[in-house]
Amino acid sequence: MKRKGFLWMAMMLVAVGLAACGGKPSTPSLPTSSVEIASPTTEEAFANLALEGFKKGGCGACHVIPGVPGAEGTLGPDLSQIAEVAEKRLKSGEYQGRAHNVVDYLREAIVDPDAYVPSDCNGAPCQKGLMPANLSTLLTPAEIEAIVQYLYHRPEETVHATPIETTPVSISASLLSDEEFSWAKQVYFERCAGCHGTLRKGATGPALTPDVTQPKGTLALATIIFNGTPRGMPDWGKQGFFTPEQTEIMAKFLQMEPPSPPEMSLDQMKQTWKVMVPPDQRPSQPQTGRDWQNYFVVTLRDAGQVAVIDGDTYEVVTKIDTGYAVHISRMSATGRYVYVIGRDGRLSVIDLWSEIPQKVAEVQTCYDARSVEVSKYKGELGDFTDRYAIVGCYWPPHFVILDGQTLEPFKIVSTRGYTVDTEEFHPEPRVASIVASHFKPEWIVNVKEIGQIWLVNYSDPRNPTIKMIEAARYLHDGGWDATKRYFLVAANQSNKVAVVDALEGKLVALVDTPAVPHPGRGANWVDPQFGPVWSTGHLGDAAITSIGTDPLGHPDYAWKAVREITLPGAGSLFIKTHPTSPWIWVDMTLNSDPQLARTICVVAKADPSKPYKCWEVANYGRATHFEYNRQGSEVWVSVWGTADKPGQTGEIVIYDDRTLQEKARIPNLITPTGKFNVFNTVNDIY
Ligand code: DHE
Repeated sequence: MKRKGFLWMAMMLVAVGLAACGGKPSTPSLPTSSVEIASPTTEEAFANLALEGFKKGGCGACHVIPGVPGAEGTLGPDLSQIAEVAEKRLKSGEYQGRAHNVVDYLREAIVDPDAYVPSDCNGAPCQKGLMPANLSTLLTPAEIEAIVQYLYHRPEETVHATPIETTPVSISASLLSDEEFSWAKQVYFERCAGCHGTLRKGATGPALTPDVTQPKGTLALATIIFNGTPRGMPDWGKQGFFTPEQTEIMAKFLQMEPPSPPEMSLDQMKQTWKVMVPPDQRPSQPQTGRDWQNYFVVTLRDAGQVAVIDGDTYEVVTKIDTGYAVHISRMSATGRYVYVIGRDGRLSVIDLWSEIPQKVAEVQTCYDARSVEVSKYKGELGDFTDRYAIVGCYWPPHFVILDGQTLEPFKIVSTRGYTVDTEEFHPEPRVASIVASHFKPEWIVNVKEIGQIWLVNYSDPRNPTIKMIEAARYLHDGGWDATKRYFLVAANQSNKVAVVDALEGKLVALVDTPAVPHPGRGANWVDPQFGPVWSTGHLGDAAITSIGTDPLGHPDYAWKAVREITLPGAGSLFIKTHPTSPWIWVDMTLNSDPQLARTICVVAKADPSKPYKCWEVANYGRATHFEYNRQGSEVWVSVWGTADKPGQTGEIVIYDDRTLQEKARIPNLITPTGKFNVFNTVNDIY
């Protein structure tokens, strides 16, 4: 495609626009420039007008735009070769909009972005509604035409525009009222800090410090917050959590310096500590006739509760108040106690041996937490079963060791330190997953932002020894291989899985994977070609990756990504199987397409080249997280609904694992997410 000079074309366009006003439009259905266009007189001025328009529209937040400082976004298509791409699309018949030539195509993309939504945005489907719909009113006609021309010309042909000033302008707190600021602060903490960090330095989601957010601007930020992205950012506006006004408040808040939250001392923790039933008043054997080892402890996220559900009868045995937006539950080594951690750092311990399971102690160990684990080791070095618990906190960045029976906290260890790669101080290295070793009295503590895996020896827990293993940023969730000797953890923003040998106490591999691995605890199975593997889904890619885990029997495949299975979409959070199952189950919970978000797939272990079957589990909500019953014959899937929509709050769907037929539904649960079967959690079966 041969194109003429930038200014020449721009002048032509203005003329076309003028002609259009005279009743002879070149593209009748698409608005072109109007008489108001004050055409700049030099190429540099015209290019600067385009750059000004890009900045005003926040275009660089989502696109790579050559010659535009900081325009490195990857949510939308790369615009470096957009004219060539548009020409191909127009010729191929793929294009479904109203434009007849490249210039009109580019203009339409700005003034009526949903007229045609391309199928490929950097490897993921482009998303309707993500490109702001109000650019035609926000930008002047002259700016729009300047942008169109800028994109139409190859970057090297564009003029030498003066770079736009990118020094962050100071966004003062006066942009928000006190009430708006407190709302945004609280909501950021509750909904956003998990992925982006309390100090907004980024982790599962990108950094949101003012140097990053201010150049993007309020419009681009608000659009992303409202619509979400195909790579896992929730569509808070579309889901009804934020109104457009609240979205704008949040977008402004993100351009301000993040407020620093308070620390928490042992004394403050102890003030929250309550023992409802002291250990000597608890039963010495199970008081229930039910198979308590087949209980499912189910997170009712927005109710701040867990439900204990009988895995044999599907009856909700009880619901217990716990912390806010409960994250996970883990069982003690004997399975008798369940430890439930809320996002607010509140830890509850439930005794399953009571006739009706009940909370026997609670304590708050931080303001923001995601993980809890117990001491599991029993062997030559002692019997630590049901002795200690450990809570991993997001804020303050520390972990806390507690008495396993009473929850009395007694040791705090800060995780602040230096990053694995650049050895820079990080003020907020949060504790992600924690697992208990089966070989030693040790916890494997994954410190997210500094990319280190800490082996914390709890044989003398007031004076713990810690071995710091270098891995990669940002460590998140993971699980054991089938032998429980190797722990595999996602370093999700490095697109890697780190493998630690818990017996030797060392890193054995950093395995490259597709974008943002998110395994939950992963899935162990035997691949017909590669032998024993551990699999993970991905938030950022429509794929399941399997990593060889058998260095003795299959050394050529060990610690390598040996198989990739393509899924219908990205946004996967959890994957699960059982040693006796013919299937691997996977979700796409955070896909921004509502149908895919409630679709699950199964892959046949006998033919893992592609999914065997995918289906929607409900006509609302998101499908998330799988758990097997004790026998391994059923799979339970959560439908994560909306707490205040009666009939659509959520439910659990139970499938026969052999036939894939639906067996039952447990309806009207408030936003069920994680489900933890006692037997499987104690024995790390996944
Ligand atoms: Fe989770 C596990 C952190 C969002 C449900 N989640 C974990 C673990 C971590 C973590 C570190 C591993 C704990 C362990 O094994 O010790 N989760 C985070 C986040 O930081 C993140 C991305 C954002 C946030 O704000 O919390 C996040 N998680 C979610 C959700 O949105 C989910 C789906 C519902 C919810 O609770 O809000 C969710 N996360 C879960 C579940 C597990 C989990 C069910 C346990 C999986 C398992 O099978 O063990």
